[in-house]
Amino acid sequence: MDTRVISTTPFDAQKPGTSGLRKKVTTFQQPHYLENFVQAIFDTQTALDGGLLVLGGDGRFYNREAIQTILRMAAANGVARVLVGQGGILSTPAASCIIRKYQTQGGIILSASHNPGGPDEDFGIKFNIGAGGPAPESVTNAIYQRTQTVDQYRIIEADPVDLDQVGESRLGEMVVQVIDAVADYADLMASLFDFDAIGQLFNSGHFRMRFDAMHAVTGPYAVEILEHRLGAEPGTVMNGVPLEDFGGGHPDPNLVHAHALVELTRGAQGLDFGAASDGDGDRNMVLGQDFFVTPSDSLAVLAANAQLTPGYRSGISGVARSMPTSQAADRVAEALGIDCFETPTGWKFFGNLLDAGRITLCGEESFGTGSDHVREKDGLWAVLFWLNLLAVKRESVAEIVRAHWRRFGRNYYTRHDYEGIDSTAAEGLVNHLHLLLPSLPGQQLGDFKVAFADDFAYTDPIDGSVAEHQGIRIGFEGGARIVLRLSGTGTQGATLRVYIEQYEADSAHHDRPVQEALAPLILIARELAQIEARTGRTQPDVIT
Ligand code: VG1
Ligand code: CO
Repeated sequence: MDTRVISTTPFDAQKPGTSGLRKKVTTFQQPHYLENFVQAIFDTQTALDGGLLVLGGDGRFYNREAIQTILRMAAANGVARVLVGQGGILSTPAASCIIRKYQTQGGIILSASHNPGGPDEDFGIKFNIGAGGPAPESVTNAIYQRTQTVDQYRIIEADPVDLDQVGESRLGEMVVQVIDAVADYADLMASLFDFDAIGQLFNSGHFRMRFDAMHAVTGPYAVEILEHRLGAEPGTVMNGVPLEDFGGGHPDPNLVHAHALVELTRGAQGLDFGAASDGDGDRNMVLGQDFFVTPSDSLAVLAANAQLTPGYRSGISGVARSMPTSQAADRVAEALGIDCFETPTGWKFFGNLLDAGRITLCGEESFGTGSDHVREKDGLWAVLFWLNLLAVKRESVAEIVRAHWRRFGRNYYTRHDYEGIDSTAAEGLVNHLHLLLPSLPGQQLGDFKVAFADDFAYTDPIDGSVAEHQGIRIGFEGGARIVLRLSGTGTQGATLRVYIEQYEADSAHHDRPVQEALAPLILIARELAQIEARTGRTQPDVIT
C-alpha cells in the first residue's frame, strides 16, 4: 500500500486546553486540520514508531471518520499495532485501563467530554501517555509547538477498516485489532469492588436505582456491569444507547443537564440512588433520595470509607484535589494522617502523584473522582464505589453524608458558571483581579477577613515542573474561599467559573440551602470581580 506524503501549512491555535484540543466539528472538518495535529503527535511521540497505540472515542459525530484517518496515518508513521474499541468506542477511563493493561506506548482519545455533539457542535482529541493518563504539559506543549511548524503529514491509501467486528486485520504493515470496548474495564471494576455484596443489595427488594448514561459512551459499560454482571433489573440504565448527538442533550451530569434523573429521586417515592456520567464516561453525579452529593463531598466520603471496599482495604496512601475543589478531603486526610495535595485544574496534574504512589484517591469539584486504578477520572468507578459503600453500610446516601458532616464538619460549596461571555471582557476581569490581589490580605469584607490572595501556581513535587496562572484564590480566616478562573475546555467565547466555599463545624447548621448559606460570599465575589459591570450578566448560567 502506498504511503502518501501530503504538504500542509500550520493552523494557529492548535493548543490543547485543560483536556486536549477541543473545537467545533466544522473546525476539525477543514482539510488537513485533524491530520496536522495527529502528525504532530507522531512527530513528537517517537516511541509510537514500532509501538502499540490505543484508539477510541466517545462515539460523537465525526468519531468514525476521525478514527479511519488516524488509523491510516498511524500505519504510515510506523505504528506496529493499534487497539481500537469496537465501533470506535472507548470511554476515557476504559482507554486509560487498556493503555496500562497492554503496556502500550499511549493512546489517542477522541472526545469533547461533556460538550454537546453533532455537526454544529464540538469535537476533541487528546493524547494519553504510556502510564495511561493525559499527557503532561511538557508533552502537550511539544505537540503544540510541532503544530506550528508542521509542513507535511504521512498517510496511506486504503479502504476503511471494519470497526464493528472484533478481530485483527492489516492496514499496510500495521495490525489493527478491534477489541471489545467493555470487557477489560468491567474486569478491572470487578477486581476493585465487592460485586457479591452489590448484587445482594440489588436483589434485596429494598433498593431502587437508575443510572443515566445520557445517550453517551457509558451506556454499554453500565448495561454490562450493572445489569449483566451485577443483576440490576433491565431498564436500570436509562438513555443507554450512545448517539452521535447525545439525543440533542448536553451530556454533563449535573443538576441542570441530568434533570430527568434528578426528578426520579425526588419525593417520598423517589429512588434510593441515582447516578449519571458524561459524554466520555469520566465524570459522575451521585444522588440519594432527595439528596445531591457535591463532588467535593463525594471525594471526602470515599476517602474516609475506602477501607470498606476490597480494592482499597489496605488503606490509601494520600489524596489530592484540584485547587477549586472544596477542602472537605483535606479534613479527612488530616484525620487519617495522610498527605493531601492541591493541584491545578485538570487530571493531568494527578498523574505524577499517582505514579509515585503518593496518592491513591483524587478528585475535582467538576464531577470527577478517581484513583490509582487508571490515570483518568472514572465515572462508573465512582458509582460502583458508592454502591459498594451502600451495600456494606446499608444506610441511605443522605445518612452517610450527614454522618460524614457530623464527624468532619460541612464544607458548603457551589460553583457559578458564566458561559459564552466576551473574551476581552473576561480577560479584563482577570486583569482587574490581578491588580487587586496585593491589597486584599488583611482587608475585612463583610463578615470575612482576607487571609491570603494569590494567583495559584503549582510546583509538581515529583518532577519539579511549574504551572502558573492556574486561578485566583482569595482565602479568608476560618477557611472560607473564593476562587475564580477561566475555563480551558470551551469552544465559544469565554466561561468564567466562580467557586465558593465555607466551612461549618456545627452540625446544628448543616441543613441550610447551599445558595442561602453562601449568599454573603457570593455577593463579595460578584462585587470584587465586578462581574455585572464587566460581563453584563446579573446571573450565572449554570449553578452546580
Ligand atoms: C473542566 C473542569 C475540570 C476538568 C475538565 C475536563 O475544565 O473544570 O475540572 O478536568 O473540564 O473534564 P475547565 O478548564 O473548563 O474548567 V472532562 O470530563 O471535559 O474531560
Ligand atoms: Co469527561
